[in-house]
Amino acid sequence: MTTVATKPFADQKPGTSGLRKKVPVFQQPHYAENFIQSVFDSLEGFEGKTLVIGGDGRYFNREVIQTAIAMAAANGFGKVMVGQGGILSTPAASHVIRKYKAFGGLILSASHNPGGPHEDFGIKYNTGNGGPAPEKITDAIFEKSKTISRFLIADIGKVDIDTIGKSDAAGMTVEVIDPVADYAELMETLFDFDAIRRLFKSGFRVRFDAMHAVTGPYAKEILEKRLGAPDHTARNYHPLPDFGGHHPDPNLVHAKHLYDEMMGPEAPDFGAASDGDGDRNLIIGKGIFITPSDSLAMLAANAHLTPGYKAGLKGIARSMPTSGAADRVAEKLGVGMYETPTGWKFFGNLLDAGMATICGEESAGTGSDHVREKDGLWAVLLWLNILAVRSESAKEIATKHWATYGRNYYSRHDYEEVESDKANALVDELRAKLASLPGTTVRGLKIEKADDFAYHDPVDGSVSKNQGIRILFEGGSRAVIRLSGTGTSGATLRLYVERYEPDPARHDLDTQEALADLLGAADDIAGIRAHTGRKGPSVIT
Ligand code: VG1
Ligand code: CO
Repeated sequence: MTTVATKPFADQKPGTSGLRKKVPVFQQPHYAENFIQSVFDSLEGFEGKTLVIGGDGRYFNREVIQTAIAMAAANGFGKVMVGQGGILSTPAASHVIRKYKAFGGLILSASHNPGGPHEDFGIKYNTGNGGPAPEKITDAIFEKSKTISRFLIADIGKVDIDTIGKSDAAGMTVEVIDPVADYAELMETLFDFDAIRRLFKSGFRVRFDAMHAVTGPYAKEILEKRLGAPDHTARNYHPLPDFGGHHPDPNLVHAKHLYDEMMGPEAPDFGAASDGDGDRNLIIGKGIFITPSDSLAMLAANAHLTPGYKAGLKGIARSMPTSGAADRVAEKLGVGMYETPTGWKFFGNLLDAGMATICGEESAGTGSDHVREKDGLWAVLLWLNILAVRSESAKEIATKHWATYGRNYYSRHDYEEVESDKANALVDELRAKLASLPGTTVRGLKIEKADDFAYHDPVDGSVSKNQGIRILFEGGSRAVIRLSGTGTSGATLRLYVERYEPDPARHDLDTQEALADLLGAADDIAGIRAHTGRKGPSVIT
């Protein structure tokens, strides 16, 4: 057991989902150690308890896992549970924490960000409910990181994390577990595997793209082995430290090959993809892209058709920038609807309190109270179960959904790696004029309300301010602007726009065309092009 003297780093403030930095930043001596020690120093009562450790297999994962094990031993944990090879998808880690009643867990991932020696790495702490630490804890971690003067580490040499089984490390038990087994078992309790098996047997074809990230082994085991989908249903299923040089973000830009395939003449019946750490999902039916906001609404409307949700939903929650499509479902079901800030950590209290069953974010995140993270493969299985029960295509389900509820045209425009000063200036200027906007008209659209979203947590009463600027237009259209909290260089400006269309005759418009006036109005109001010097967004989803 060694106590090592250290000096604080000033930049260890966790963002939307943990601490994310470039690998070389994490490779500075003591950088990862300082953060991990700051996490432990923010917690109380873990003596002798269990810590779950796993990651998405990205570059630097194995090194930090060794460090985390040695530090857990020195800090007094009784046991660590580590995914074999250091692998645990984020939802699987959440489940393992819950199932084995661990004190908490460290998830090593920068999620949808690219990986490799010069790309991104991240560390996130999850609490005993399986969910990302709430702001109270992430704020405490940051405070500790600013004054840290020592960290504790045990001299245990290199721990074997590749062989399943238990070993001892300086009095602490290290248990290496199968990363897939517990998760796959959980999925079997939620969904009708027989029905999905029959669907595959009938010739229904799925393409699942794991993007060389963590879901590969999960998809192989669940879709192909347990559900009998043909070999090659899962593609790019080998997790690679650099994700094959790609950006493991399942959207229409980085998974364009999947989109093209699903729109082409040889399209299989259903396409899906997940991200670096397995918590996101992209859903593309044959000939139709389902926006994540719509997917949330459609899953919520149909979840009762599956065993895990047959008792109905207690409520639905969505992040503020996510479209209001799910609100209409909640209204029809007569259940609560909650609007939270961006980031899964804000759903934890609602799920724990039994106020919400299904949650979602426009950024391709959907999940339920089965774990406390969003869950990519879960969303795919829920879709498959619904498709099996309804015997309809994803396109038919979407079309009927819109006919019943109306369609929320929705798009997000990202301006990536903008200089931070310019992005901050834009936001400051916009904030300063919010009060003057209501009542004015831009491009024929009358502004009804404009504010900076603040969330009042109905469970613990905590307040989170400045969570995104909303401009609400007459008739229910809106534009939202916020800065990303997951990037590692410069600032990413996100513009989210939404327009509700009740008329079924106008449900097959091109999304960007349907939103053109709103996009123009948002630019007029916020001066996005002028501030950033960009002609247009880098990513449109
Ligand atoms: C983004 C998304 C947010 C998501 C977060 C983490 O955050 O907008 O909805 O919860 O990423 O997802 P931001 O602050 O960059 O907008 V993941 O899959 O990267 O854990
Ligand atoms: Co992710």
